[in-house]
Amino acid sequence: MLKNKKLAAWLEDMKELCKPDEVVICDGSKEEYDRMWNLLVDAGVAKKLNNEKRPNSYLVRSDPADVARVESRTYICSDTEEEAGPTNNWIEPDEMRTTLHGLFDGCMKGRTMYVIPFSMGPVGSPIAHIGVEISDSPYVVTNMHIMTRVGQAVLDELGEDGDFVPCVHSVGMPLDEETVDVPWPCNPQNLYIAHFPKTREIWSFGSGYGGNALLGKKCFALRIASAMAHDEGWLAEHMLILKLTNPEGESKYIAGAFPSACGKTNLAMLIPTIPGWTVETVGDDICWMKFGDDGQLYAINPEAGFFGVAPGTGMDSNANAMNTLTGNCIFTNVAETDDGDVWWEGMTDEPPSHLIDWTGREWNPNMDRPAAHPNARFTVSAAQCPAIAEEWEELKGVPISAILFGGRRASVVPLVNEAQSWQQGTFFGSIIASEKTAAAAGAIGELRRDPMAMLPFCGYNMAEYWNHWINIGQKAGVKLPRIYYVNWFRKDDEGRFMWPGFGENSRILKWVFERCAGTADAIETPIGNLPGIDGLDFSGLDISDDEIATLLRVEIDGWLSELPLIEDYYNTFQGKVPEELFNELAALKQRLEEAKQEAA
Ligand code: O2Y
Ligand code: MN
Repeated sequence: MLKNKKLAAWLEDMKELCKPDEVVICDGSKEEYDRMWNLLVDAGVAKKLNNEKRPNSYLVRSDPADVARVESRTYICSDTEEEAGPTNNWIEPDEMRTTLHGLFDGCMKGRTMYVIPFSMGPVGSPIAHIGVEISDSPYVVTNMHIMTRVGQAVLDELGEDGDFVPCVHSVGMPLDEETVDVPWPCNPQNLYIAHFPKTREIWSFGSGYGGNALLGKKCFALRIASAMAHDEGWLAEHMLILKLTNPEGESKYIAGAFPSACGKTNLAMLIPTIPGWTVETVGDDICWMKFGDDGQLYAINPEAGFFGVAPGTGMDSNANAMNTLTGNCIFTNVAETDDGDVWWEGMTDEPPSHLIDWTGREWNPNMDRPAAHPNARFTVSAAQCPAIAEEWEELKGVPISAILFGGRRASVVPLVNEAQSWQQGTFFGSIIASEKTAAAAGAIGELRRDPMAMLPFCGYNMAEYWNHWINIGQKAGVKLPRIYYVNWFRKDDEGRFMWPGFGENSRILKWVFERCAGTADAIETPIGNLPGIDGLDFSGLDISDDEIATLLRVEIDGWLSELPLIEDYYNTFQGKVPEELFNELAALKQRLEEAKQEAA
């Protein structure tokens, strides 16, 4: 039945190691999906929601000790620690293999091993890649059905000799006569999410949750894929992809990297406030880009669904997401309403008067704990999104015109700043940061750097990853996207956000579009190309000229105080940061000092 030789041999090894009671090759069918839910409902971990309110949808409550990705237990097992770099946890590969072998030996006793062949990206796309996850969690099977393309078409695409990324997952709780199963088995004391970039393998033990267990997502599509992309000359990025169309009906595709919790899903599904413009969604989290024959970068969303954070999602913040969630959804760790539906903080202004919270306890609004876990999630097919672009599954991908980099900066970084070259754009990406603490007026708060929003997701040395970006820009005959550094999170002296964000971000997207089309002006400044005071479309927005001037100000002193922090940061990479980035830093310093002298 399994004609792929590598797959057949690997499965024999895995059966011998994990010792499951049964092995099921997943076919991705509706019948299989329903069968998994019957198992999960019978185990007491899932509940079918009221079919009138939320058809074909389920609520799952995880173990309270297994609620999020665990970066401290995530490892990059390259041959040397230097190859993993200072931003990753590293364990020597043989040592990790010995540990994993001990943990996985017999780990599926009393359980079923599900074999999930999946494609990241539309099956048959030249940008897509295939993985096979083995897992002892039916919850993982259901989520993989939605988040990836699962089944026979993937095995057919693999053929006899096709390659795939082996992904080994166990919740880490074998069953024997003495062990009573629990609704959400897990083993947080022995958690390992291990990546072997050289052999392109993923091993995950002890968690059944999200990014720890759905191995196609962060583990494959970012950590392993970034290593593949490095070796093969493409880009695997933590980016949304959106399609922006102007009133004349012309479209451009924009990718954007923002650290987790900066509103990437909201931006991907934005409803513009400026008349005549539309945004459609191609992807909300991950973007793979390869060069086409014409030298342009073409992108696919390797995922087939959204695994979005529920709290904070409402009709005001993201109507398209809410309208995606009308049925066929999985909700994990949200609260349950009295009429068998779901609720989370931010879904409505007023909470219901009574709920069952994410832990299964009675809840009312007088309690000082949230009803939904802050990292509660929805899993839903991207095809259900009312804003999905018709070409979202285009095999050749969509041509990317612009890349946005953004963080949460209360100060210094203007609303939008266009890089004057790919190299300067790479520099912008490398310095993305969010302020951890509030800044005193005119000063910088404590910064958490998250270069290219890839800090937890780069599968090799971050400095070498920057080098890869520089190399991409130096390839002959390429037509590269323009790069923009954006900041929706600037605050005034009273600590209030100065920019309304959400749908109003369309005003920035419009300028980006028109810069790419060659129809908008910019002012060359020491930090990059900025819109002039009249350069952005602020029509109909209640904003003063002073506020606009602050949002678009080149803060010479602020930038000058930030430069030594960037240098210190680069120096944590043990001499591996490409000289092009130090050159960008030095050139920026010189331009700022000259500008300061001129102003004096
Ligand atoms: O906690 C998790 O396992 C989910 S993390 C996540 C999920 C969807 C999209 N992005 C992220 C992220 O952390 O960037
Ligand atoms: Mn993400």
